[in-house]
Amino acid sequence: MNRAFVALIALLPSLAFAKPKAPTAAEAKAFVTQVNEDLKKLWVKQATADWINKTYITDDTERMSAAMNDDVLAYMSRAIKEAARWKDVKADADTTRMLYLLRVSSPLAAPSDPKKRQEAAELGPKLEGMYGKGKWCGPQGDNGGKGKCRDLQELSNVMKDSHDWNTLLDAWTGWHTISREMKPLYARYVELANEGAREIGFKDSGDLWKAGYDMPPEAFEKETDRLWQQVKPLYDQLHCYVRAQLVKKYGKDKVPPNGPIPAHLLGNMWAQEWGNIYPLVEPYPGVSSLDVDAGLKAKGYDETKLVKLGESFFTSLGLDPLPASFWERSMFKKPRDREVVCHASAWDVQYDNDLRIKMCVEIKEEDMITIHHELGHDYYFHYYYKLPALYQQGANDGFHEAIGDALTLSITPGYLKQLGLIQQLPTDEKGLINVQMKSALDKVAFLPFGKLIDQWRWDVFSGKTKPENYNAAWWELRKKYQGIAPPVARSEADFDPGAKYHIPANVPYTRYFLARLLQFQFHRALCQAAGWKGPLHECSIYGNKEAGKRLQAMLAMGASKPWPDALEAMTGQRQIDATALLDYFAPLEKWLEEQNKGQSCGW
Ligand code: X8Z
Ligand code: ZN
Repeated sequence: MNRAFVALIALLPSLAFAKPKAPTAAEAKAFVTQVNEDLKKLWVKQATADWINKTYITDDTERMSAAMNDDVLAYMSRAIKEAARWKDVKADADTTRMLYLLRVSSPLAAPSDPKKRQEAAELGPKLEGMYGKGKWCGPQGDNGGKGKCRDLQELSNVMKDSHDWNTLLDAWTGWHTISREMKPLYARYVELANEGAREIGFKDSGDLWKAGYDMPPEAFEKETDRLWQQVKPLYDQLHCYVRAQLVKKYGKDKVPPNGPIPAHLLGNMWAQEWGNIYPLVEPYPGVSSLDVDAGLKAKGYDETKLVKLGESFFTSLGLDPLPASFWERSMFKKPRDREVVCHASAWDVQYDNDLRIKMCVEIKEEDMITIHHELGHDYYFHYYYKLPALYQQGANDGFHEAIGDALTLSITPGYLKQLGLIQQLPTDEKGLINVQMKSALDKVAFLPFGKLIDQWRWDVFSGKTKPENYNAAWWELRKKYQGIAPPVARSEADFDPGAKYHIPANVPYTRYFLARLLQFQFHRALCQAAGWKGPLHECSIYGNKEAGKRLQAMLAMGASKPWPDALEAMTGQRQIDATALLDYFAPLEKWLEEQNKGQSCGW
C-alpha cells in the first residue's frame, strides 16, 4: 500500500461524519473584504464602459456597456447569495453593515439564469440610449417651416421660453412620442428585475429599492407619506396661486379654474420645476429684477466658467479644488458630431478621485444650479473615495442628491449681486416675496413630482399596475399628487413615464424627494455652524469655513454608518423632516394664504 492510500483510509471516518462547519464572524469579515476588492475592480470596468457609451452612443459602445453590466450583475447575484450564509452570525458592525449594503446597493438585481441576466444587462443601455437619442421630427411647419428634428434640449427651451399654447403643445406632445417604443422593453425589464429581486429575497424590485434606507421597506414607504403630508398644504397653496395666474394668461376655457393644470404650461417638459414661468406669476412685477440668465450672458460666461463658478462655492467653504483630471476628462458641452446622453450626471469613473461631470451645459440659471448639484456628487465622491467600495456611497441616496442643492440655497440675491449677475437687491417685503416665489416654483413645486415617480414604479413592480394600465396609472398619480393633467388625450399606445429620463435609465427617484427636504435641513445646520442667527431664507454660508468643516465631516462618512447617524452628525436630528423647508418658506406661505382667500383651491 502506498502512503497516500493509507492516509485516505485514515480520513474516511471523519469525512463520513463531517458536518458543514458553522459559519464564523471571521469568515464573514474576510468575505466582505474580498467583495470590496472585487467590486471595486468590476465597478471601475463598468463605469469606464458606461462613460464611453453615454458620451458616445453607438451599437458598439452599448454592447460593451451591456457586457460589463452582465459581469457586475453576475458577480452581485452570486455574492449576495453567498452572503446569506452569515445572516445569523454576529459579526462586527462594519461587516454586518457591508453585508447589508451588498444586498441593497444596486437598483437592479438580475436573475441568475445567464440568458435572462444578459437580457436585463442589455435592456439597460438600450432603453437609456433610446432616451438619449430621442428626437421629435414634427410635421413641416411646426418648427417655423424648417421641419428639422429637435432633441430634448431644443424642446426644453421651447417649454422654457414660449408662452404660446400651441407652440408648447407641439413641443410637449412631440417629446412624448419618443418613449412609445420603449413600452414593451420596459415591461420586460420589470419582469426580469422582479425575478432577480425575488431570488435575493425581496417581494419585488420596488421592495429592494425601499429596503435601502436602514428600515423595513413598509416603514420607509410610510415615512415618505408622512413627509408628503407635511408639505402638501404649502404645495396646494402654490398650486392654487399659480393656476389662478395661468387662468388669467390662457383663459378659463384652456385652464380650468377648479381643475388640474394642463401639463405643458409650467415651463418644464415634465412640469417638475416651474421656475421658468416666474415671469408669468411674479407677485410684484417691476419691484426687482431676478433675471440671472441675462446676467450670465452679459458677463460672458461660457461652459467652463460656469463650472468654475460652481467649484468656487465649494472652495470658499474650505473644500479642496477639483483635481486637474476633472477639467481634462469631463464633458461640459454637447458634441456636435455624435449622440450622447445629455441628462446631467456626476462620476468617479475609477472610484479613486477620478471626478467628472457629463452635461450639455447651456448658459442659463437652470444649468448653473444643476452644475452645483452635480459638483455636490463629485465632492461626496472626493471625500469618501478612500473608503472600501461598499462604503463609497451616500449615507442614503437622498443625501447624495442634497449636497449641491443645499449650497444653492446660499445663492442669495446678495451673492448674485456680488457676482454682478443681478443689478439691484430686493429691499422690501415685496422683493422678498418675489425671491421666495422664484425659489418655491422650483423647490416646492417639485415635491409631489419627486414623490409620485416611484409611487408609479412601486405599483408597477408589485404588479398592482399592469402594462395595459401603465399610462393611465401614471396620469392618475400626476393628477392626484401634482394636480396636473395631460393637455391632449392619452392612450396606452403612449408611454409617458418613459419620456422622463429616470424611468428608462432605471434610476430610483424617491432620492430627489428626500433631497428636497434634506437640503433645507442641511442648510439650516450649516447656517447654524456658521453662527447665523437671522431668518433661514436670508442665510448664505458662502465663504464660511466652519460650515465647510461640518459638511466635509459628513461627506467623509460615506455610507459607513446608518443614515440617521450621518444626519445627526450634521444636524443633530435623526429624522428627515420638513420643518426646515417650511420655516424657509414661511413668508411666502403666509402671503399665498392671503392671495388665495376666497379662491376654491384644489382640483
Ligand atoms: O436627475 C437629476 C440630476 C442628476 S442626479 C440632474 N435631477 C432630477 C431630475 O432632473 O429629474 C436633479 C433634480 C431632479
Ligand atoms: Zn443628482
